[in-house]
Amino acid sequence: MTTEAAIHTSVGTHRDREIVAAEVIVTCPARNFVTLKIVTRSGVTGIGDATLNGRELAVASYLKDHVVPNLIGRDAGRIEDTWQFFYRGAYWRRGPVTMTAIAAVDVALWDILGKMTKQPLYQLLGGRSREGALVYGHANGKDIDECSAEVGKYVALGYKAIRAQSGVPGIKKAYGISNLKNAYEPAESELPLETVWSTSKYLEFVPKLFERLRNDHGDEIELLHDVHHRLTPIEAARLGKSLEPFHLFWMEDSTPAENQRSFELIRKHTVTPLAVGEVFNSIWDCKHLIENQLIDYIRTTIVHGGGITHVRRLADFAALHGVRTGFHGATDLSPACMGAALHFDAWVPNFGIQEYMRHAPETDEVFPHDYSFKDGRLFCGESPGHGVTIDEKLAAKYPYSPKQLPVARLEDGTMWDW
Ligand code: KDG
Ligand code: MG
Repeated sequence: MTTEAAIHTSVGTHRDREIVAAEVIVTCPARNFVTLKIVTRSGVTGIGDATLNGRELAVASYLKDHVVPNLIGRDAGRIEDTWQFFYRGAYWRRGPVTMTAIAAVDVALWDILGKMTKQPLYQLLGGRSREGALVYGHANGKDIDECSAEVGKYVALGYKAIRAQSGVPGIKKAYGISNLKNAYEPAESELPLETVWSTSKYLEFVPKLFERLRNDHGDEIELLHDVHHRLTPIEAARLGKSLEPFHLFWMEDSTPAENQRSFELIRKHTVTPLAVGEVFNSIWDCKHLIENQLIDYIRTTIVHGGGITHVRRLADFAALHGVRTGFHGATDLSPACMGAALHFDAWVPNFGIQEYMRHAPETDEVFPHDYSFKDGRLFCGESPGHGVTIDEKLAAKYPYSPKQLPVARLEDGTMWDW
C-alpha cells in the first residue's frame, strides 16, 4: 500500500497522528485561563493557551462550538494546513477571539510534533540562536519612593531590565500599580472598574520618575515604561522627547495603534525606542508600522497572534525591517504561552526582549513547566514540545471566576482608552 495512511515516518503513520479528542479546559488558579488539549490516536497530547483576558468564555465557546468538531479526524502533523483551514475557512478574518483560538490549536499541534519527534520546540524551529532570553520584570509603586525601592528589589533578584510604573499625584488609580504587594492584576472585578485619567498630570510626572530611577540605580539597568494607550500621537511624541535623557529601552503603547500612521508623527519627534502590538492579532495590524520602520519592537505574542505559525511569519517580516521581538508576557498569558514563547525566543534571530511577570504559585502548580529564570534571563527546557503541561485534576478545583478589565474616563467623564 502506498497510501499516506500506511507510510511510516518519524512522526508515525497518518493513523497514529489522527486527532481523536480535543478538550477546552477553563480554570482559575489565581486568575482565569483557557487551555486547549489535543490528543492523537497514538496517545500523544499537546496543549495550547487560549486565554483572552476578560473575554475568556468567548474563546472557549469559539473553540468548543466551531473548532473542536473540525479537529476530530484531522492529521495532527499537518500544522500549516490546519492553520490555513481555520484562518481562511472561517471566512471572517482575524480578530482577537478567532486568532486566539487558532493559536491554541497551532501551539498544541507544535507541542505534539515535538513529542512525536522527541525534540524541543526550538529545535523544530531551526535551533537555538541564544541560550537564555533577556526578560524584563515589573516594578511598581504607589509613588516614586516605592517604585524606586521596587526597582532595587528586581535588581537584587538579578533582573537586567525592569518596567517601571508609579502612582501619579492627582490620579486615583494609575495603570500598572498593584493593590497588593504581588503582581499587578488589572482584571479585578466582575464588571469593569471605572478609573479616571489625566494626561496633563501624567505628562508632568513621568520624566521626574525616570530622572529619579536613573539617579538611584545608575545607567546600566534597562528601564521600560508602558503608557498603555493613553496619549494622542503628539502627546506621545512629547513624552518620548522628554524621556530621551533617561535612555529607556522602550516606551510602550504610547498611543492606540489602529491608525498605524500615528506613529509617523511620534517617530518624527523622538529617538526613544517604540514598542507596540500586545493587542494586535495579525501581521496586518502592524504591516505599515514595520515596513516603514516606525517601531523598534513588536509585542504581538503567540497566544493572541495566531500561534507559532503566524507569529513566525510576522517575526521574519519584522527582521527584514530591523524590528525586533518583545513579546507580551503578562500573567494573563498562561505558562503554556510562556513555554511556547520561550522556545520561539531561543530561536528567533531578531529577538529583543521577553516580558516576564511571574505567575502566582497556584498557576505554576496547575501548569507544571520546565522553563527557569537565572541572571535576568529565562531559559526554555529540553523536554520535547514546549515543556508545559496541565494538571487537570488540580485545574478542576479552581472554577471560572468572571472578571473584566477596567475602563478609563477623562476627568470630565469622557470615555478614554484604558
Ligand atoms: O490583559 C491586559 C494586560 O495583559 C495588559 O494590561 C498588560 O499592558 C500590559 C503589559 O504590558 O503587560
Ligand atoms: Mg502593555
